[in-house]
Amino acid sequence: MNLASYKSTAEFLHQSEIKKSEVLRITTDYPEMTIEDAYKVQEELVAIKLKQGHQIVGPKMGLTSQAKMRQMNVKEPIYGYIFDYMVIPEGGTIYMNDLIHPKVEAEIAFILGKDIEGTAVTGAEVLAATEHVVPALEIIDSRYENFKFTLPDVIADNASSSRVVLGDHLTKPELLELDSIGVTLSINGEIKDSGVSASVVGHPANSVAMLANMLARKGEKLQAGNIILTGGITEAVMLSAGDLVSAKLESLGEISFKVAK
Ligand code: OOG
Ligand code: MG
Repeated sequence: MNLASYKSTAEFLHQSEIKKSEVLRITTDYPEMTIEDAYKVQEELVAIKLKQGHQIVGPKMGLTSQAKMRQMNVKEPIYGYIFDYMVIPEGGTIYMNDLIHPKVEAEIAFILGKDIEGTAVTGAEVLAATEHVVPALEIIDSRYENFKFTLPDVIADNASSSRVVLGDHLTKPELLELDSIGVTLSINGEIKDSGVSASVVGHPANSVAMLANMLARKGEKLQAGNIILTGGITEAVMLSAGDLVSAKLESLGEISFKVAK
């Protein structure tokens, strides 16, 4: 792939999100697309959103737990970016008409108090730079047909980022054993999946460390104020209009949102 194809592919994925209509996987036309190519497409997609006036809330990690890797048949963590227009207040509503085929997953988000930079960042360094942790429900909405993709496809598509509900109850990370948080994800009062936070690369702080190390390769760092999703602890569950979605994260609290037409 070359710069022109990075740009045209980013525009194609951007239009899919705007038009809310699923598209063929990029690897159908570009079977040779590498992970490096895919991140170049993602960079162009991020540039389109920034040019439109949207602001980055923070980078996010994806495919960090066995539950997610197994479900999506993909074997490596990836990153993408969350923008301000994606954030829904706790208890708020998402609209099926705005989206393609959304799914929800329960996560822990880190709010940084300090920048994190380097190629060998550790989980301990991440915890020292973290101001607060909050529960999060991420709504992912792959732009691809039937929510099916290869690793380069999903990277190009900004890691399926679509919406996120962040809890408003902030907790200091030092008050918790952040690798032993039990999590349940429920829809209309019925538990759909459960898990424990250690399933995110051993400890969710390790996920942020991996992110810092991946970003360092392209000369970027994590910034104070970034809100960082560490990756789904539970499997992602399909949403339908009328759903009331809630997650309970031990010691961190409960969050919810509604799904309307
Ligand atoms: C890719 C996004 C993965 C996570 O938390 O694992 C992700 C996908 O599954 O569509 O956000
Ligand atoms: Mg996620």
